[in-house]
Amino acid sequence: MKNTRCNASLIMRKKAKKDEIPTVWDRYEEQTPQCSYGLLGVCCHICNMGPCRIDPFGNAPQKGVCGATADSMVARNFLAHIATGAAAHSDHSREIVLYLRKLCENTAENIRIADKEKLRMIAEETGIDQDGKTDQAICFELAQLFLREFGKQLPGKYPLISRVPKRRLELWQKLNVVPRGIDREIVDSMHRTHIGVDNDCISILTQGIRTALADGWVGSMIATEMSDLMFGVPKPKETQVNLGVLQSNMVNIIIHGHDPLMSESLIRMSNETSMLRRAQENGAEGINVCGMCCTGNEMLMRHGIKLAGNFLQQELAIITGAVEAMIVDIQCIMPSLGDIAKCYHTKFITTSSKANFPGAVAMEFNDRNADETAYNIVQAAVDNYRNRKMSAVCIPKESMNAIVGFSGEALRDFFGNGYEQLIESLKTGQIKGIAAVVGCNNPKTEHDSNHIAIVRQLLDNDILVVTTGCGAIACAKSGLLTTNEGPHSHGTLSRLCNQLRIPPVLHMGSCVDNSRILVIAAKLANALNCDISDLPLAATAPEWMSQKAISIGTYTVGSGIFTVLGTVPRVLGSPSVKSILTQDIESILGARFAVEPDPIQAASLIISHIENKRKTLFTP
Ligand code: SF4
Ligand code: MSK
Repeated sequence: MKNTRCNASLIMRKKAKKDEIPTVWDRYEEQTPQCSYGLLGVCCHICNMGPCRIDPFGNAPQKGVCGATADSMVARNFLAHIATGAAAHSDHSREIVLYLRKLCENTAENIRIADKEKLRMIAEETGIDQDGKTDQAICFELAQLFLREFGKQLPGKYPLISRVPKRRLELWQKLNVVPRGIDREIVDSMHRTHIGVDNDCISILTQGIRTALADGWVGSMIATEMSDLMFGVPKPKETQVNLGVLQSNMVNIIIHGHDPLMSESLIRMSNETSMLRRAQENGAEGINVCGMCCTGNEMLMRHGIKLAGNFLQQELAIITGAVEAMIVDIQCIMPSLGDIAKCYHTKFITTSSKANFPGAVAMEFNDRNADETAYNIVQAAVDNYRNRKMSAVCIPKESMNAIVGFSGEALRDFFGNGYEQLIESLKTGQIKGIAAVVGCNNPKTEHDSNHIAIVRQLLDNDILVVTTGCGAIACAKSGLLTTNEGPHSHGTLSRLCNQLRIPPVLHMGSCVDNSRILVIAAKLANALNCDISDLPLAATAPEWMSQKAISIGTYTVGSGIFTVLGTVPRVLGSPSVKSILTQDIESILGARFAVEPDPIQAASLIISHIENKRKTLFTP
């Protein structure tokens, strides 16, 4: 039964059993043993002569009907994952920029520029002439500039390219992986994965790197910057995380997915006096808006809105019987929510025209109807409180305090404008290095366990941890995002964190906000006059599952950061692709992937990598 280290989740798994509701863990078990051709990446179904498969033991068949080898199939499948992940991030980004443009055209309702300083700073960085122009006019030009990035056809400078350290950029130019337009790279990748186009695994993987770089340094980075500009740059704040944030006497609304646009309106509408009055008339004491997954991370970082859980907890939240509405936007939403919601009184409401689910009520959110839709959604949730069966309610008590909101800008308040104190601490060894522990949950591993085991090992070795996505939520639930002296208080890292009053694990946001980590890495490299690959940095996604995670991992390696994957990517069916990604690529990009399911071993890989980088960088 266990499969989770999170007690709240275990309690709800038991309730699910009692209520006879299958969850992700049950379905995973039904799927096992999973297809070994699929696990190795040696199946291909892209054309209708297939599906084809390659025998991993060297027996026939060794080629698909068209003649494709295991190398082609594995590389092509990997590239398709990168392209899908990059498309998800970048389409999210596009929606935000389009929304911003509408804001400037004054057609969007009730949105404002939350951070004018950031607007001016990005305008300067991107070369927009600000003289005599209103914020709105500058914002419009910025939106136009960023929108052009999606459809740009030829390689060249993109607006935020000056953030890339000189040596890294020169390397990308030499390797011809400087991204062109975001859409162009994704379409190029999809074209190459059509039958009979690119069948050379090196060429396919090179395009994968270029596409992933377009995600990290362009699409995701624009999404982060524009969300900050519209809704505010995150600053440290205290909040609570885990299923125990749901309230037995309040209307509980969960906002789940990745898009901050809708959640901002929903928060505002749930605070309307008329809505609070309506909730009381329905017998509730108030309205409790909570987040889930990365929409949750966005609201947590900017507003301190409580967060009910990470990817594997979305079904469990409904199973508490205490959720009046599960509102979803895009990405990482389990299609099972429709069936589960029917077993309770929960309204399952989808708000994106591109994310439709059986059993969901569609209430589309767009720039023309933002507040009206948000109002209707909150009202539907409030009125649904009357339908709650109190006898079916079981809310676990677990919720943990967490300090969140460490944007790059917030870090300047602690480490100095140029991160001087961070650099000094790295040089003296007070902090040995920095590791990004990010990414999803996956029922293939015990829920949250690998995240926590790796983080604890890294802290014990005085490695500062930055975290995003569902990994950040795992850390929050385990009390790692607090300033309390804990088991790691003996180390030099801990002493520094106590002195600065920051947690040793810094929550930096949602999946797209991994771009914040790139920016920090670039700033450190520039300050130390080296490439990112020379820094004592590493990344790991201990429980990853999504295509976005493949794209993130690839742009992280492409940026020069050693990256350890905790669940096995589907590349092992091609010894060539495996060796390119885990060995050969290091001599080209200065970084490589490693695959290590054991979290203690994974932490060891990171620790020795960081030690080696320290020796080279800091030994006179
Ligand atoms: Fe089979 Fe080739 Fe078609 Fe893939 S592209 S399904 S390997 S025939
Ligand atoms: S939500 S991509 S499960 S981190 Fe960003 Fe979590 Fe992974 Fe989705």
